[in-house]
Amino acid sequence: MSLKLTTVISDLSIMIHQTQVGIIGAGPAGLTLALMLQRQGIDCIILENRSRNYVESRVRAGLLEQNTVDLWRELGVSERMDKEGLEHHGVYLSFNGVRKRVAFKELTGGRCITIYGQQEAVKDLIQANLERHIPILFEAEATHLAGLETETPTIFFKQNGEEHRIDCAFVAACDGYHGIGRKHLPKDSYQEFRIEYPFSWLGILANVAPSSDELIYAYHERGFALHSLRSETVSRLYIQVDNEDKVENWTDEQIWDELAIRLGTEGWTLNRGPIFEKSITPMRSFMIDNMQHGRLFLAGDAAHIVPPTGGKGLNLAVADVRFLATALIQWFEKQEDILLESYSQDCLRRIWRAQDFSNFMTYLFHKQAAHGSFENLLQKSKFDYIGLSKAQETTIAENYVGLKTI
Ligand code: RFL
Ligand code: PHB
Repeated sequence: MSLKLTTVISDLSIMIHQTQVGIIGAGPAGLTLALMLQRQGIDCIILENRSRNYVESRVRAGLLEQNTVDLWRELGVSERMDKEGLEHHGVYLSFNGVRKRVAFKELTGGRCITIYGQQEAVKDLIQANLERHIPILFEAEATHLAGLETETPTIFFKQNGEEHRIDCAFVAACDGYHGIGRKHLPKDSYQEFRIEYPFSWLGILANVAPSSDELIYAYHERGFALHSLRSETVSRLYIQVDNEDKVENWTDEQIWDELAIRLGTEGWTLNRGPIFEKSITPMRSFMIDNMQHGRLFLAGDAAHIVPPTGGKGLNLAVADVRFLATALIQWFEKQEDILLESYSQDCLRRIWRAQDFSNFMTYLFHKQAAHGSFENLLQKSKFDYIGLSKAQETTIAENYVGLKTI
């Protein structure tokens, strides 16, 4: 069956919409999927329970892999990213003040990362969707799904206190970790894997020029720190804190002092400036090993979470969507479901790789055991090994910029 064109019918008690793919979530996954489908003439409607302003100002990721940048270029949504994004060809890794640089170009055949704020990318994606006449319904909350094992699944949603439903051919749940999509998978159709780490990140944005031309990931005996950036005038920095900690417990001066100690190395100083955003993020690894059921397909944070130490979450979401769009296009164009059937398995290879790398980076740079303990000295030995072995340095570089195919 192939429902075409977005139509709205009212039967008094419920508004009925029809489309080909109903997408839940206007994050990077949902917005990118819609653009890929629309390019092939496939109709979709995006539901987003937050306001446009909320999703466009939600501060999150900053590190884009080459594959993500390439796809957004291919979709014609990269004009601002190409102007304002910052290409990085290396990264600094530090252990108690000993800093080394891992150069990507030589180790990855010329691949690099781009620093561009997620909220900027989301703004660009929303604008492109609207310009291409893809309906995004904001403040529209998907409440439940029905008929997933039939050819006409339905998404029920609420907007402005009114009940609506979308009749479609496929449901794409791109609705993040707290969404409803995952809850509609039969419990016995997947295994769930989870690590809740005993630490969190306190992240800040500050109006100050970055103190480094490239990112710095640092282990310190007082805990992890990360120096990142958003532009030539805005720095993004993080420190490891306890899970129970609160932003109110930290004055701006204490945060800067801590960052200066943890990131410090001889001859380097940290620029300080006014902090305009502070928040605490818990660290978790989570995934399920099946991302589909009948006509329902999950993508992005809806199916997996990685701790942000590898900068992988958004990039994985975009990688899932590339598989999903290709599989849906095959179905609509050729009525073949080979790629739809292998969707979860196709995504899982990269998800496992990203889970492993994010976990590796998290354990390498966070304080977990007393300084000088056996566990801590093993951690130091892993760090020293990066400087001793080209193979280890290459492993880090190729995972960090993201494998081209997997
Ligand atoms: P999102 O972005 O969470 O979008 C899901 C959307 O679905 C909506 N939604 C619903 N809409 C309608 N009805 C419902 N019932 C709904 N339930 C939910 C939500 O409002 C939301 O708008 O998921 P998506 O698209 O899968 O994208 C995932 C990324 O956002 C996430 O993985 C990254 O932000 C993770 N991340 C990083 N990823 C990177 O690749 N590189 C990084 O450098 C990086 N740094 C980070 C990060 C995440 C962080 N935090 C705050 C978690 C740094 C941090 C601090
Ligand atoms: C960021 O710039 O927010 C960022 C960069 C790298 C990470 C995590 C977050 O690993």
